[in-house]
Amino acid sequence: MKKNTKWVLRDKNTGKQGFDIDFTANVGDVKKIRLINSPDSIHPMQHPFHLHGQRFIVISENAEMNSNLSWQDSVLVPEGKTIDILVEFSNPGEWLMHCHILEHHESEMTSKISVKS
Ligand SMILES: [Cu+2]
Repeated sequence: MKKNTKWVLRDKNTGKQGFDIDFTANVGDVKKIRLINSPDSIHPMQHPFHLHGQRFIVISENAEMNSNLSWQDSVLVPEGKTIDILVEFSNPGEWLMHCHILEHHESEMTSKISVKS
């Protein structure tokens, strides 16, 4: 339930969550982002990840290469799975990335990327 469950987007390297994560990129960068849907969650479920303002290619799921490459701005991250995406940063600004389930988005499964021109 909302009152006893908190959904978070956490940077594994720093331990920071939500808007405390300091994601930055420059226009022209191409960066790989690894999305890990923790199998240790108390309520494992899939999460539709959405990134505003940029486009990306899903390159692998659980280290298995994706053979059907296409530009997209969302990807479903199944429970316990790891998805690697390759993001092309082409739009400067502050852009949200979040789970597209509103309840999770409103919790802390949200962050932003600052893209500098
Ligand atoms: Cu979610």
